[in-house]
Amino acid sequence: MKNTIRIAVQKSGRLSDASIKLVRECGIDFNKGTGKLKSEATNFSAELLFLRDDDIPGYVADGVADVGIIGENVLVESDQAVTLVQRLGFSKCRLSLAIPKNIDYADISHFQGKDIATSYPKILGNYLSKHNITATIHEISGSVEIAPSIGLADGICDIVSSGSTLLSNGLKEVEVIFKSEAVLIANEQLTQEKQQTLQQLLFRIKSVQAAKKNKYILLNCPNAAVEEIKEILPGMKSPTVMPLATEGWSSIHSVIHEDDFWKVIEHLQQAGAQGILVIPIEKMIL
Ligand code: PRT
Ligand code: ZN
Repeated sequence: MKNTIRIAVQKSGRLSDASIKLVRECGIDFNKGTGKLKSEATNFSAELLFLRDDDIPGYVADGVADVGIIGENVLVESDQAVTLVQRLGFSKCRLSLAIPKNIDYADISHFQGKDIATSYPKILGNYLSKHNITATIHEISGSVEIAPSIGLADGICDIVSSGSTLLSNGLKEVEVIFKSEAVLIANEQLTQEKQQTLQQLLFRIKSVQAAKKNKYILLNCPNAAVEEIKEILPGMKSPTVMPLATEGWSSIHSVIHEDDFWKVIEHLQQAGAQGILVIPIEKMIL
């Protein structure tokens, strides 16, 4: 079908579970048998391709896949001409410079003339030249963190998440050079039919993301507190206020953003809210 989009996701690794979960949360069903490279969605114009993450930007640029989900670090390092359609908010990590923990560090000039091991030579090279640092970059594809201890490099530039890998290799993080999260990318020349399917997918992704960031809240309060509580809880349009069977009391329903959550709850209690219930939202149509 002309409007079927091929969605490339990582076959197995840190991105695969969350990528597949997102596609499923968008209501797109498919069978992912182990070892399968391809799977057709049963209820959406899409086909899933299961690939190594490093190959995804190239496949999307070439049009083998129409869209893909990858880490922004891989996208930027690949330097492929694709469109970044949407940030997805999972697999957050950073690309950092690290050195042995017993070495003093003042600032980036520390790396002048040094040897740095990394799997991200392009991102690192750009960062160093932006800061007028000349260093020798050793490109290695794995176990970058052992490079200083085997004498291969003075420092490393690698992905950090919790920091425990650096710690257990006697390294300390000294500069964050890039912040990454999973992103949805697309081919730059999608046909109009495929573009429409991508927009449908994007609409669903945004609804899933909005739902995750918001909670449905219900509470009871004396009628005298309704005005103050309406101010605290703006809701999507405005809160729903309904009378309770008990005289002089109301029930208020609204939606709150997770970032404001605890602050809002405290204000609500101070304003006289009781029996507060907070419920996850499955989808939120904006
Ligand atoms: O086989 P394939 O090529 O598809 O996968 P891969 O092994 O190249 O990638 P994978 O699955 O390890 O990671 C995929 C993506 O997940 C990366 O490109 C990042 O965008 C993102 N991500 C998030 C991470 C991490 N967190 C992470 N912690 N990628 C790698 N790490 C590694 C890092 O390289 C280091 O070895 O974990 C270690 C550090 O973790 P902490 O928690 O000890 O700091
Ligand atoms: Zn990879």
